[in-house]
Amino acid sequence: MSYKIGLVGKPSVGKSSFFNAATMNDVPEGAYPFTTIDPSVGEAYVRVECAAPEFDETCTPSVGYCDDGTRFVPVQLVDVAGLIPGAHEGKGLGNQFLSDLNEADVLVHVVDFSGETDAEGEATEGHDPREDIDFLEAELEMWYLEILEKGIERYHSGYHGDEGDIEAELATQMDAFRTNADEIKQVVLSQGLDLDPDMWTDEDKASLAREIRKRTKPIVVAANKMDKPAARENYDEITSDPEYDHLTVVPVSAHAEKALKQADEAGVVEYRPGDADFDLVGDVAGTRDGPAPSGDASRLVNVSEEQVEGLERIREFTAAFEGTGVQRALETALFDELGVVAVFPGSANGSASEKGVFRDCFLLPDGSTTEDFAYHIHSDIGDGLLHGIDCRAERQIGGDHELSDRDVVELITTS
Ligand SMILES: Nc1nc2c(ncn2[C@@H]2O[C@H](COP(=O)(O)OP(=O)(O)OP(=O)(O)O)[C@@H](O)[C@H]2O)c(=O)[nH]1
Ligand SMILES: [Mg+2]
Repeated sequence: MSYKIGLVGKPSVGKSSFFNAATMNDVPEGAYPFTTIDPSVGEAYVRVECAAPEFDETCTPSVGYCDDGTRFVPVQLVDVAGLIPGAHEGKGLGNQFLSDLNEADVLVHVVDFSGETDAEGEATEGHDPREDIDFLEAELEMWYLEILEKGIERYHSGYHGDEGDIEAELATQMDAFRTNADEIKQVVLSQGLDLDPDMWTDEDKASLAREIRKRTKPIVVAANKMDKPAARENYDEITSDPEYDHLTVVPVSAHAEKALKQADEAGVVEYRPGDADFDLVGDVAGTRDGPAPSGDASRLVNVSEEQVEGLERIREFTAAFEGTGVQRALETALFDELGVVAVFPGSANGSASEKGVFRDCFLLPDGSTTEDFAYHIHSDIGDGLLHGIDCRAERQIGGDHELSDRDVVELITTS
């Protein structure tokens, strides 16, 4: 039941490269459109500052891992086929693509900020990434609009005997988007509309579709290929364009992330994903030649001058943009756009011996309460919940208390 983040965008923008960099998978990447046809799902991680050190505890994560005080909590990442204009009418891999997307809680829109691929993913120069940003939003909205219109049709057909509430009908039709009648009603009213589809103009319907899309499929833009100079120019221009103020744009180099992870695995550098810097630990050619110093059992990996140069270029990038952006894009999507909170089950009396302390770090939806947390762990715990204890403040919290990010909570139950 982990969160699912979907990578979307036109062909050749680097979705698979981002996916491989984040998950260390090896799905095909290619400088030609539709390299990917079938979606891949892999395990990526979001970082959460571990709470164990604050309680003088050590942690043994049940899932993911902890690296020097930073928890890497698993999420699912989905790499799908490229989307081209007209997908909602079935163009390209249109409909299949859209249903793959339905599974995702939030989207990372990978955009080629270098402008070196056209709308269909073919090589070009000087393509404006703004077109890509606009087209994805438009395409998703048209898809939503079609479904909304089907809901209105059903409502009119009186299929369910007497005409029910329009919000209930639309919620049924849009069930796959994980929305509900309450939310639909809120959206309708927030647009200043009546709960009567006969009063809605085409424009009203479009704005409803847009609003429901925003709520059910929030998007973060990953400005990819930022290692290219043309991408940086576009990035500066677009992030200072007031028309795009509504977007969160994270500068990314999927290539840099992958190179650093590979170098880390090879023992050339020490790199913790998401960090703005890394250490060169391999043996730079010539400098430490000969047998390893006595007492040092580990043999250093040889690193060529060329590799060092490449790594130093990456270092310039990660210093300028505070990392490669891959981790940041995922975390912005989950924590900022979806408002997910990370919660640690704790023990108020701090008994280090108690098994299970700081094993888990749960990701819960925005607005979750102590009771939601209890039910998330197990229905029996939810049913038997008396109250919670905020382990940091050492005070009791009620079942309806709204939890904050990185709360450490002990659940007190009847059993
Ligand atoms: N310079 C640079 N090139 C990149 C980066 N990420 C991806 N690329 C290149 O962009 C091209 C397309 O990459 P893919 O990952 O296959 O793109 P995709 O979006 O999955 O493409 P489809 O599966 O066809 O939709 C490849 O030649 C990659 O090497 C990056 O961060 N920097
Ligand atoms: Mg691909």
